[in-house]
Amino acid sequence: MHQPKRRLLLAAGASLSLSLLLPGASVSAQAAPATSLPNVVILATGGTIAGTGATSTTTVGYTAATVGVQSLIQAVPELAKVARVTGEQVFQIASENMSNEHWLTLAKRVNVLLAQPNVDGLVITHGTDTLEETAYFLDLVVKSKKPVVLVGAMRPSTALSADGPINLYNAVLLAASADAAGKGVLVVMNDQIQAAREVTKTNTSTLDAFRTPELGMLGYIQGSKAFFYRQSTRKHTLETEFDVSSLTALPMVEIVYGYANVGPVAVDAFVAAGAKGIIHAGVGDGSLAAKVLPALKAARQKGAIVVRASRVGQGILARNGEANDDELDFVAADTLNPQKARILLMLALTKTTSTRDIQRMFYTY
Ligand code: DAS
Repeated sequence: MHQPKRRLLLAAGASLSLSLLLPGASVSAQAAPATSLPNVVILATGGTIAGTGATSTTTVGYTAATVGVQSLIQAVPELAKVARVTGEQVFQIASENMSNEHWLTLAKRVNVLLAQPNVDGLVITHGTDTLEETAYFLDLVVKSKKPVVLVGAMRPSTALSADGPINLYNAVLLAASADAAGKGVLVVMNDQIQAAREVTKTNTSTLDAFRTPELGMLGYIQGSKAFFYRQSTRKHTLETEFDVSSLTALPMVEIVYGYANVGPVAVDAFVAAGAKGIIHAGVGDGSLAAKVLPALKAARQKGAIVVRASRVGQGILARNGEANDDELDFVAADTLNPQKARILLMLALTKTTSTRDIQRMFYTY
């Protein structure tokens, strides 16, 4: 099926899917022949992969989260060759609107499905803006070795050479692969397999936006096969101490950004608003400006946990490097970027307020 029909199908399907699908509704791809193909459930949350634009050349300024999971599945009949696919529309949002509550709902649904013997793997279609965050959150709370693969698209479904269909095919293929089991939550974009902990969006619009600079991606999808060359050394999924099954909320943790001329206002405001944790996305190796340090000390004295991270993006944030963390009773983020350090600190705070214990977690996950 070549692209124009595929786009028309998606466009036609958009109105159909919106009326047909209520959260939790299940739909199936074309009935796959009764074979031993793995059962893969696609949980759709929205994003550009479900987006539509006014023309085939609209690759910015389109509307995300308009195409339902049924249309996404129907637009890729090849899915039936690699798995027996069913779909659920969990949310229909642009991922800049993803929230802690969305994450808890999604994680609970993921764990319920993975506990079912007739589910072999999951694909989660997602907006690209916070895809790396949802992936890492799930990496820490999924309680199964079965593959969980997040996928998005950099171009809307109606665009020339839309990347969503091939990305979705690759994601289902990976979720159906035995090799993907036990490797933690994975991200597939642009024929590349990335680890949830380290992958990050590095470009606002190009197809190769998702990368793992320095530490490297895990492998490739090529010729309808998954090829792994490495795996993460950090604990994940079944190996973690986090359990969200009984949680209805996550502790408030916010991020303050470091830059020339920065002052204490943001730190003070977050603490006044009740933040239980502050991630300081500092310049360089997490340096603390003299004008901000007193506010962070005050935050710590009021019981907030302070984690020193870096805005730089790569490298180890060294404990007791640019600040005396032992003396300040702060935590060092290791190699987690600020947005992922926030996720780990939120989950850590569901278990402990001991900075010693929380630092151990940052060296473990
Ligand atoms: N707004 C973006 C999002 O939903 C669109 C995308 O890139 O998926 O994350």
